[in-house]
Amino acid sequence: MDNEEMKGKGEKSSVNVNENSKNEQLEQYRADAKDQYMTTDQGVRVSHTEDSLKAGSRGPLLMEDFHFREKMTHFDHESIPERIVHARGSGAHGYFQPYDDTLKEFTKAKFLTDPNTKTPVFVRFSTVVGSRGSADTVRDVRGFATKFYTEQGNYDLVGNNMPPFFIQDANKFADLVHAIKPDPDNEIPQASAAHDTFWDFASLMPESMHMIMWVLSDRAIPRSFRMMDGFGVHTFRLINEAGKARFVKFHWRSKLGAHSLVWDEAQKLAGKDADWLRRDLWEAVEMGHYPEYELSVQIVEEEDEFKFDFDLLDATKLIPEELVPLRPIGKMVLNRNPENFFAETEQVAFHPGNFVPGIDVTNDPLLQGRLFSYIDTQLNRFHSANFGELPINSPLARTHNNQGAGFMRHTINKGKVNYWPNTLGGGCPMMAPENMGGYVHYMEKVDGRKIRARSESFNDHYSQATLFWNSMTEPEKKHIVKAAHFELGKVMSKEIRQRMLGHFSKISMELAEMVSEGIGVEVPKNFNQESTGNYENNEASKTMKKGKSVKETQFVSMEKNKIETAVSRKVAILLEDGYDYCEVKQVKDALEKAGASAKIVSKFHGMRKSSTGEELETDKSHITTGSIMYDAIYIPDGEKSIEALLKEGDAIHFVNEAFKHCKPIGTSGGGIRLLEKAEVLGVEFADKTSGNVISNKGVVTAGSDAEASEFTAQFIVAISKHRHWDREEKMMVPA
Ligand code: HDE
Repeated sequence: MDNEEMKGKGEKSSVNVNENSKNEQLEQYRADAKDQYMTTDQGVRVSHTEDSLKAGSRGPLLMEDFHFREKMTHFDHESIPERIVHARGSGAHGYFQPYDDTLKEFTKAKFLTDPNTKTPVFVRFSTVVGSRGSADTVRDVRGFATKFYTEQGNYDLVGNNMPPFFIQDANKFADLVHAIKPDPDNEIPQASAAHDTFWDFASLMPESMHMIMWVLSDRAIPRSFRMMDGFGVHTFRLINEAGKARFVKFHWRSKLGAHSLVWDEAQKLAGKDADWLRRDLWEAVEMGHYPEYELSVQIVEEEDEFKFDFDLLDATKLIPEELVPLRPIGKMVLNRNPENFFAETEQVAFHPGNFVPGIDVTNDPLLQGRLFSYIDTQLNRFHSANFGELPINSPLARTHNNQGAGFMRHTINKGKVNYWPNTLGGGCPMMAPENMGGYVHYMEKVDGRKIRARSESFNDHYSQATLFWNSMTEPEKKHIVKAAHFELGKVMSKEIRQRMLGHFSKISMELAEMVSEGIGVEVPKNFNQESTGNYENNEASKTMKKGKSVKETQFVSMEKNKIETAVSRKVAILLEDGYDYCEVKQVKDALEKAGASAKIVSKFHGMRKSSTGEELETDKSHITTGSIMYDAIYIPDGEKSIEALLKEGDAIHFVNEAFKHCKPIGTSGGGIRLLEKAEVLGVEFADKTSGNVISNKGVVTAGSDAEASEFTAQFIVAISKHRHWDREEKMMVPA
């Protein structure tokens, strides 16, 4: 499928033949009617929309004003219930393409195995807790939901940016969400876990500890949706042509690497630009910096099901990559923004049970529960079973069935026959045998007693939390502790705080003690908080106790897996009149060549004159931006410009804040004076008048006689590393 064809997706359904011909007719009418005129929904041209029809210009409104009635009625109904979770989201269109056909051995899903097919996709990223208008940068899990419009029908991979989940059984989901959402009496706090009810619940739910570690980590404050990994979370099944099944976990890896904000920055952004992540995604796609993600799988043979020390069906666990390495299978590129937020991003309806032949479920009790919830919630959102007909939800594969009628039915099913079997309709629509692409559910043997219980093999709640903690770098550990200080610091009940410390002590005494320091309670001795789940001992659990495990993994730390690139990084150039034009030009060109964007920030908007008379236009004034909106800053030399910056509180704050947020900073000559004034401490600078360039802890300084090319080369390296945590020791935020 080429780009042109894909553009059709999201406009009008390309599924229904009737609809297509109707669309063509419509296009024709519009062309004939010179579609620039405003019309009513009935197609009647409107002559005046500023005033409603009245009995005299000072008289009452008249009911016969059909334009007013229709306009107002439509407006009154322009919203649908927001998603009960994941209400705030941002979407983009694109495609997925496998690298080769090697996955054929494991699955008959064509879109995963045919390297010549680009399958159109729509991805929606989201926060979980906040409502539709809440801030993007809050500490939260991010949803990463992908709809693949495959030739065999729609497949939805509805995942998150963290591999485990909070709970093991779907029956706890309503409790989890009630606990984390704002309190029911006063609807406070918005989009935040930092309140008593969430930590009360978590502290009574030992199974949530692994996920709690991820949520306290920097993964919960991503720098960008483009710099975020995704995980299918559950173990699914792949089925090949021969009907053989294997267990599978899905992973998305961002090609830009996973990067985070710092907490102080995230909080400030929530005020200064609540749309930060949405804007970032939108702008990147508009500028042609198409986000790319690699899809990988971890495959486990059925006979190896019990070979690990955790249960593959337990969604609070990941499979360490040391035990089952990732197998990269293809690439997703997001290359087109939605044209209408409501019609596409808001109305898209994902369902983790939308499978195509070659992919199937497992008995993960969380996944099984999701299979019910999504369709149920869509019915609440759309008030109709016909939401699948909306352009964003309709498959590219042709639909053909006897489902008709209901609210907002679009497709006009023709004829008298809407039942099966039939002879009057020629037996249509016919059943598709498996070899014609008919979906056949995997014939797993199931037998058991009806019991409200979980397998004992789900009853280890700390090992992987410890694994996560042990696998972090020192800066990442410190961030987790700071996050816990914030989250638990907001908890009023000391009892809850202490219970959490008890759990932390079971994860790591080091962690518990560090958290204890900031929240005013002691680590409890001999802590034991049993899970409230009903765990039943069985054969599987006995085998798994002796299964494979690891004590540390290389693959969960963002720092250890950092991808270094300057592509799409945002650099602020701080200057005022009198800057060195030649230097700015060289640095700006080099940054842009490396794929970064460079924007000029000055006190006021307007043209800024260099020391040699050239002019550059300011992109942002200090009042409309801040260092938190950039990944790096550069201050060019130029005596008058530096003198002005030294007198500007905003400029000094800009540098100081970027320094404390561990961002790369570059300057030359007199610019070093600004660093000194902004208290850029504990860093080695180049001599202001020398020919040297020094890069130390992400601060790159050049003497006035240094080669611009050497400066830019080192500055770009510093930008590629993203954050320089080695400064944090002394300079820890807040700025
Ligand atoms: Fe969801 N989840 N979820 N979830 N979920 C929804 O569906 C639910 C879970 C995820 O951008 C809802 O259409 C239950 C895990 C994403 O539109 C709802 C359980 C994972 C999105 C729902 C879970 C997710 C949702 C709300 C436990 C990661 C946003 C609106 C059994 C694998 C999709 C909607 C979008 C949305 C239920 C757990 C991811 C209520 C009952 C685990 C990314 O149906």
